[in-house]
Amino acid sequence: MSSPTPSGPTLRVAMIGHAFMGAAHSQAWRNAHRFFDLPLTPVMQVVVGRDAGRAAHAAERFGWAESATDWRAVLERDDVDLVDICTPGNTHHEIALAALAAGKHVLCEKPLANSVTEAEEMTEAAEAAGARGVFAMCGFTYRRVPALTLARQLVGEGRLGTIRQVRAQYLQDWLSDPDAPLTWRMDKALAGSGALGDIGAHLIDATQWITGQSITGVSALLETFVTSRPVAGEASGLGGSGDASAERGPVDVDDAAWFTARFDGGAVGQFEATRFALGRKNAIRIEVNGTDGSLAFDFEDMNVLHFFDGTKPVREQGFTRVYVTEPDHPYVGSWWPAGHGLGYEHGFVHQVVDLTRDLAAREQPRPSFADALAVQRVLDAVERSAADRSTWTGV
Ligand code: SOE
Repeated sequence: MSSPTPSGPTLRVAMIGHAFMGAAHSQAWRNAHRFFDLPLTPVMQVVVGRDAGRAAHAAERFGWAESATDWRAVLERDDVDLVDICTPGNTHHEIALAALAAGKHVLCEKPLANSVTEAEEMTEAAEAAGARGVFAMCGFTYRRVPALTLARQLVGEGRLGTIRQVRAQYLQDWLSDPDAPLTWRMDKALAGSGALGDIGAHLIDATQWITGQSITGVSALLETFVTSRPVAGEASGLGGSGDASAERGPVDVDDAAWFTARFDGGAVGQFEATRFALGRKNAIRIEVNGTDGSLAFDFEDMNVLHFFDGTKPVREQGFTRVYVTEPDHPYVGSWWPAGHGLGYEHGFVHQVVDLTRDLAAREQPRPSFADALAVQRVLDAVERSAADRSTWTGV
């Protein structure tokens, strides 16, 4: 049974790509207006995929009115207001520029692009389009996990004092099997980089956003633990299991990245992004230490923010385990009664909520392409630093 046609103003969406991110975005387009009061009701017009059969299945399964295989033709439709780009990074630049030129708002998955040059061109086009009331946003959804939104609020209120240190890890383990098959995320031509751009980008955006400070310099190390993988195999989830005896192809991206960073507000940070932390599934761990307090978060316990108030009398000090499930907390009031918690998918719903409200108000949604370009510049600096062995001191 299709949803009743909305009576009020709508935001008619075309989504390009329908894999993991397509599924998460679809869930958000389908549900945001059912839990939040929105000035525009999203309408899921068309999902685009390279294979007609699979795109049609995605439309039926995820709730899109139609499916198509030609994204360029979809951009020309008068019944599409926004293009949601959920494809690998090598396609973001072409699709976003074409969509903005066609007068469509754009939501583009992270990282914005596969190079600084592409990201600069996308940002320039987005800023020109913004002047015409056509807006673009990049999908760093972890900003919209209530606990991290609360973290930014507490830092902004000065509850941590001056920020001294940032400690950020993104630990996954889906590539720990050396025979997990070669997929697009391990092909530099498609993905741009490996763990660095795929999950390290989230850490860069989230820590800059929480602290309100920008990274100005890095010192880095990249590692590829498994340099070739089966070119065929059952890719289930993100990794899957390949055939150890099958033909193998080269892995030309990083499996893990480490870097230290300086921020323009004086803070110093350390970062790690890896797909080989056996036992860690989606462990985004962020700790911020200030002169008056600290915050700590782990996505694997995502409804909790640990807060240490250093201004309390010493005998009362300790990390408070704030259970971020109350109506007073960001976004939570529109969901379940106290204590029932939220999941990974809710960050995507909150992204749709904020994007839709900003578009209705004709305001620039955040993170903008310029915000995403700042992340791209850090990714590029990390790769340049890691390539410069002269900075490595032997023991
Ligand atoms: C794979 O590492 C991935 O799907 C990322 O691409 C997403 O951005 C992240 O939200 C979950 O993990």
